[in-house]
Amino acid sequence: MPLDGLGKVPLVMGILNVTPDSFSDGGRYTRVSAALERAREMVEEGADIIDVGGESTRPGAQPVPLEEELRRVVPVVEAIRAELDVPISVDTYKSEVARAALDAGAVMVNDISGLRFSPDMADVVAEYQAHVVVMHMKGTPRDMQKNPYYDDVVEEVKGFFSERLEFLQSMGVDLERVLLDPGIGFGKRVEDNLALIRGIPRFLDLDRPVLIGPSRKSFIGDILGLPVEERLEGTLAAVSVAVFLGATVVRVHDVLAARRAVDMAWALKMGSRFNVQGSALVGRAKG
Ligand code: HH2
Repeated sequence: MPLDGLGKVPLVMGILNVTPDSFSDGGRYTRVSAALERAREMVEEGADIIDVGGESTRPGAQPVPLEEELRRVVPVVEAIRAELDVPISVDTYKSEVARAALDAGAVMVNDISGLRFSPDMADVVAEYQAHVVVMHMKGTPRDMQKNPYYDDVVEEVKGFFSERLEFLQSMGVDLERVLLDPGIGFGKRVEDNLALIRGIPRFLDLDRPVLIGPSRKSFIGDILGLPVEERLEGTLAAVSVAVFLGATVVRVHDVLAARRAVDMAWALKMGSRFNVQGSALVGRAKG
């Protein structure tokens, strides 16, 4: 399943957390049938990629044992692959889970550790010629929000990306398949998250597509004074600005709304109602 348009038009990655404890959708899609139904819905709403995750990485979250993560993720990837014509990403830092998901039909590995936590993750990505998201995180989910500090967060994250790109190249990963994600909320203060979104043009110097995942996160809650179930508009503002500044993948829970917002932001950025491949963006989303 190719990822058409990667880096050329804005793609919407729909979040499918098959966990009991994710910070906003935990417990809703733990049954395969419920997860598949949610994937169907997101495809209908205009998702270009479905990101399946079996471990919550919210601040303070405890790691999930390998066997449990496999049990959660693999049947869902298989079920989506069997029914839907959509590229599947697996949100994991465990190489065994990545391998099993790729065997089951996923085409992308979304690794919040930037391929640091599993020594052989880069080998797996290279072997399967998978797309891979390299995300920046300070520390681990358990300790990342304990007094994070940066002198210049954009420079630090950019330096991390450069080092990772060199490492991946040395491991035989095709850099054309790598996406960069500054990791909104992963060891970041509110002002760091704002700086990272504003800094998207600087990450584009590295010549790789940029993915941004602000969906319903606490920096939106802090700024607007709103609980997790009331962060849609803040999320839409963040993804719209991110796309206007050059991000080409947004990872969201609310696919329909984000689809409309980013397609509009893209039209404003390009000054045209047509995408670079010449097909109309307007009207692609349902409704
Ligand atoms: N955020 C979360 C999880 N995975 N992957 C990427 N590439 N970028 C992100 O910003 C990102 C991510 C956390 O959000 P969510 O999946 O909604 O929650 P939880 O970790 O509690 O399952």
